[in-house]
This record gives sequence, C-alpha cells and structure tokens, in this order.
Amino acid sequence: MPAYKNISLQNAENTLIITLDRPEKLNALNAKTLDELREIIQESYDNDEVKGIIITGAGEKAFAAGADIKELKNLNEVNARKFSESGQEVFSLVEACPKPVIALVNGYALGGGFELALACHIRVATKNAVMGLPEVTLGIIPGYGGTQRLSHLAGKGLAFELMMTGRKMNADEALKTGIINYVVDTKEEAELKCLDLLHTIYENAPLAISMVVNCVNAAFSRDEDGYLMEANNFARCCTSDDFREGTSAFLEKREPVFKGK
Ligand code: CO8
Repeated sequence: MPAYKNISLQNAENTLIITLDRPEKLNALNAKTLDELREIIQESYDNDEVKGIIITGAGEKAFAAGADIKELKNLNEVNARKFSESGQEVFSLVEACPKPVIALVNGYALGGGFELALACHIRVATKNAVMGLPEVTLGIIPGYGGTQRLSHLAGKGLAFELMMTGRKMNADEALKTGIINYVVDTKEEAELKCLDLLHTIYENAPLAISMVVNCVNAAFSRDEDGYLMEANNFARCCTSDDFREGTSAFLEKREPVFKGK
C-alpha cells in the first residue's frame, strides 16, 4: 500500500482502515489530505484485496474538526468554488464506492469532517462524538455536500436548525435522529462494531452490495431514475454467478459461497 503524509492505512483481513492522521490539528482536512483520500478511495474501487473500508481519525479527540481553516482563510471566489467542487468530488467517490464504507466517528466531526462522515454509507460513533456544521459561525456555508446530505439524512427541519445555528450535536441526539447508526463507549468497541457490520456484509453477494449502493444513491439524485436503475440492476444481478449460487444454496439448505461474479 502507498505511504501517505496525512492519512495512515491498515489492511485488516480485507478491510481497509483509513485514518485521518493529523491529530495535532484535530485531523482537519487540508488539501493534501483530500488529495490522499481521493487517491486511496479510487485505488480501492478496483483492488480485490479491499472488500470494505472504515474511515476514522487518529487519536481519541477527533474524527476531523473540519476543513483546514488556515487554508480556507485565503480563498477567493474563483478558487473557493474549485476547492468546494474538488472536495465534493472526493466525497462523492466515497458515497459511490461499490464496497461498503463506514465512518467510525471518534470525537469531533465538524464542518468538512461531518460532511465526510455523512458521505459514508454507515456511521458508528463513540459516546464522546460531537457533530455539527458550524460553518456559518465562520461566515461560510458547508461546501463538501453537507447542505444536501444532512438534509437527506436528518430531514429539512433539523438540517436548517443545525446549519443556521451552528449548534453541535452529541452522539445520543445523532442516534435518535437517524444521523448515525450506532453509538458505543470506546474507539476499540466502535472498531469492533464496524468490523462486525462489515463481516456481515461480506457474507453477501458483492455485486448485489454494489447495486444497493447505486440504487440508494439514485434515490437522492435528481439526475437518476431510481426505479429504472433498480429494475436494471436487479436484472443485472440475475445474470450473475452469485445469483445462481445464492438461490441454489438456499434450496440445497447450505451456506452460499459468493465469488463476486
Ligand atoms: N482547521 C485548522 N485547524 C484546526 C481546526 C480546523 N478546522 N480545528 C482545530 N484546529 C487546530 C487548532 O487551531 C489547534 O491548533 P494549534 O494547537 O496549532 O493552535 C489544534 O487544532 C487543537 O484545537 P483546539 O486548541 O481549538 O482544541 P479544543 O479542544 O480547544 O477545541 C474544537 C476543539 C471545538 C473542535 C475547536 O478546535 C474548533 O472549534 N475547531 C474548528 C471547528 C470548525 O469550525 N470546523 C468547521 C471548519 S469550516 C469547514 O469545515 C468548511 C467545509 C467546507 C469547505 C469548502 C471548501 C471551499
């Protein structure tokens, strides 16, 4: 695996753990970190050794405390739009990843950090997680897809409130409002929970999982007809070896062995 400056990687039995690794800056997402994230996510799409991904932050204090405010300070209208679009692209790559991506939200996930967690398919948080989009307190708005994804996940009313007030949410509130899937006490427990979820997903047909990603994302896209995509992807699954294996295994009362074909 390539070595990076601001992220560290660990491959635990086909699960790639991507750790945002600038703990002294609470893992704030600078341009270099986003470039590295883009590269490793792209690489994972076609890497057969990676079946799923966990994204987390180094240390106990933060997942990521936002975009790097030091870098933001110097933006003008032209490069700000470019920065926003480029970050949106990286997070869309995460969201469209054909393999499951889980955010392990340990501590602060603010601004761009929360936007990254929102782009993941599933979120597992530690009890000390603090989430929010405080951009208006800096005179800006979320720029990495947060206005859209938080509205989808939390509903319009809560999204307006959180983005207008900049209020930070604790893990219990995020759980109650459906923004995160699970809360556990410690980072170690959160990693076990993420691995447990991933291993359950790995037992299922990989092609079908990637089709679920496409279809659920289509439900939130104005450019896609999600029902048409569902029917097409359903038909595609029915041509796969894994479909024949899954149905045969059920009828023969045995566990299926999926090959991702
Ligand atoms: N950017 C850069 N540095 C940061 C950031 C950040 N977002 N957050 C923390 N740091 C740095 C601090 O400056 C400090 O560095 P140093 O030790 O050199 O002074 C170090 O991390 C530790 O931080 P604190 O001392 O502040 O730690 P505290 O425990 O006192 O406070 C907080 C923790 C509450 C998380 C606090 O650090 C904080 O409020 N951080 C900023 C949170 C925030 O506003 N995030 C949103 C940023 S804007 C954004 O994300 C926009 C996304 C869309 C961009 C679109 C691009 C065009």
